[in-house]
Amino acid sequence: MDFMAVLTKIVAFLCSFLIPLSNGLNCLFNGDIYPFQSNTKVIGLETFDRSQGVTTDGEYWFFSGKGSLTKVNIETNEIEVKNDNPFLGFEEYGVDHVGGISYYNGLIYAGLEDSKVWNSPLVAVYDADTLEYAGKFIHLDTEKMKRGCPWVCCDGERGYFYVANSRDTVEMYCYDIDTFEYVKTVSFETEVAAIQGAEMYNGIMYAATNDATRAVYQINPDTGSVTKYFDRIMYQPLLIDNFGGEGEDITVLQMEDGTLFHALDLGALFIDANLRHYKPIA
Ligand SMILES: [Ca+2]
Repeated sequence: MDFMAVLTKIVAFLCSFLIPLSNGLNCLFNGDIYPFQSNTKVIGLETFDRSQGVTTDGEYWFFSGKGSLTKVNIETNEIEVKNDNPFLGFEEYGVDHVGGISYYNGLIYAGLEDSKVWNSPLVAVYDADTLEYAGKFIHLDTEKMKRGCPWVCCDGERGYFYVANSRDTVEMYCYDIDTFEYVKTVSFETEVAAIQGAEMYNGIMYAATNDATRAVYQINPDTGSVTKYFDRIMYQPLLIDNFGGEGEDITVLQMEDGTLFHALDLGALFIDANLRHYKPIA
């Protein structure tokens, strides 16, 4: 039995005790939220690989962890492809963190950063078939992106992708989706705290945050108008940052059960990742 197999068994054993506690805590924090219809949950080591981003091409969920990309069949929930070193070829930039991801035209756009150094905010693209680096990236302007690149959102309709800072976010930066040239800055009407990822639907950006209620916001990329769409939890963090889990990225796909928005979060004890499936607000 190899090391990973042993480790997996140990973690599974520990999780068998911790999961009831985690589920209980998660329920406590869920409170009076906008109800999700169902939840695709993983526990233990798989949590690491679903701790940052999510996107879809319609057939697969793509997840990012801090150091991985994973492609999961939506029908079977089987992992079909995994890239355990998305930083290969980027050594000179010291990047060690994958953030939110977004699918466009056969490619996964990923935000990369050199955590806590903040010299190298990158957007790199990966082949959606193989999850290998697809040979195109941009080193974003550190005057704009001051703390890495926490997420990226593709807007195929307008031909742009968007990025923004994770703190004091009052604007986002718009780049050509094919040439990666800077196009413009979109100023928000109000600040949006702690955006973790976003995806487009019908010309509107749906941005998932790690704010006090892990809310999802609608942002109009033409006007910068911001509207809260729904809360994911009702707990207000007071003393401990991220106590009660962490809100992560979002993606959009119309499912047969009527759900449309699929938002990722980490559970209260950080031993489970939840992809919760939401219907649009009627
Ligand atoms: Ca996303």
